[in-house]
Amino acid sequence: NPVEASSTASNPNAWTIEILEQMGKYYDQMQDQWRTLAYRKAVMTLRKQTVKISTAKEAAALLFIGSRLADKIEEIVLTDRLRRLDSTRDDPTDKVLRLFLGVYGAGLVQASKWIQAGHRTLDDLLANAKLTDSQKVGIEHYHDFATRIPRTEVKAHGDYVRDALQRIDPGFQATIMGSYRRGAKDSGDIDMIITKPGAAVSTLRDVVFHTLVPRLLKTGFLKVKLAGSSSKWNGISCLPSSTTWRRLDLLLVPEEEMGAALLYFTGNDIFNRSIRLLASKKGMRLNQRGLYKDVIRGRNREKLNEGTLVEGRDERKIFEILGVPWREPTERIC
Ligand code: DCP
Ligand code: MG
Ligand code: MN
Repeated sequence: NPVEASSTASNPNAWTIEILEQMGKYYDQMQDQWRTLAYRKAVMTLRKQTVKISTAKEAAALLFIGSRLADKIEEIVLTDRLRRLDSTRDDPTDKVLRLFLGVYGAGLVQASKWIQAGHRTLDDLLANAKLTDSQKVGIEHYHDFATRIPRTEVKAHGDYVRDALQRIDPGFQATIMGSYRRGAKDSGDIDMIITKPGAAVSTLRDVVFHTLVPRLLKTGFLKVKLAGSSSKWNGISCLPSSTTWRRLDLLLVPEEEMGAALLYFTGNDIFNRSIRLLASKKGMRLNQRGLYKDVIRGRNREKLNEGTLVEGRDERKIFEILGVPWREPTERIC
């Protein structure tokens, strides 16, 4: 029974999974995407096992578990712990690095520079470091951004945006995407797609960037913009009833790209990677605008032309053309 096997409590590998998840979380905080992915895949595999995996040899025989991860699994079973994980807890520089990497928009280069300059705490950064406006927000609301958003609150932010938008133009649609669309009980941020059937991108931009956003900044629902482009607005929102600042991502999508955008913005990121890889193996290319065919690729799978658009409008059709059975958003958790 896969449902039973996936619940950690009843899994004979529960403790191993617990430790591997902590190790994965560490690599996630360190922005080591490659190792984070490896640990997530290994945990996913272990969740499916119905017997206890005790030796490196048993572990290495499983999908997505390489020899180094297999050794770690054996170490956990033999000693009940993982030295690599323990060492991360003892190292003070490591702790500060992870703290600084948690600041919105800060990468390894920035975080290392702060450490190099002698900074050790967030207060220290606020008082003594030269910060961008976004970094300041990221630090002042560090705790807010580290807190998961309950599903009901995600919905409330979505409703607020949609109400305001449809008061400007009832033809507009606003849909909550990301982990919320996958059915998650809480989310890291609020992701939304904004569209209007039949409208040009220029109309979407006009309404969202020149009317909606300024209006919501005025009501105090939107706090600041952190980043953006011609089709994106990334910033902060806060419910009137709350003082907790949340990360909000708006994506403007014309009708003819809705299918591809839904697929992309639903994720999860691993699902996206695997379906894109599958497209590329079939001589196609999938991105957040559409599915393209007749893509010519070089030796290292790098694309040599753009290809021609096959489908962008309809999410289900993209699955069909790729020969992938339809998966509900809630089933796109890899
Ligand atoms: N996405 C992606 N690759 C990335 C980042 C994002 O494919 N590197 C896609 C898939 C994600 C979606 O965009 O599901 C939204 O991105 P988020 O970072 O908001 O991730 P989630 O909404 O999935 O999770 P969270 O609850 O942490 O926000
Ligand atoms: Mg999200
Ligand atoms: Mn997001």
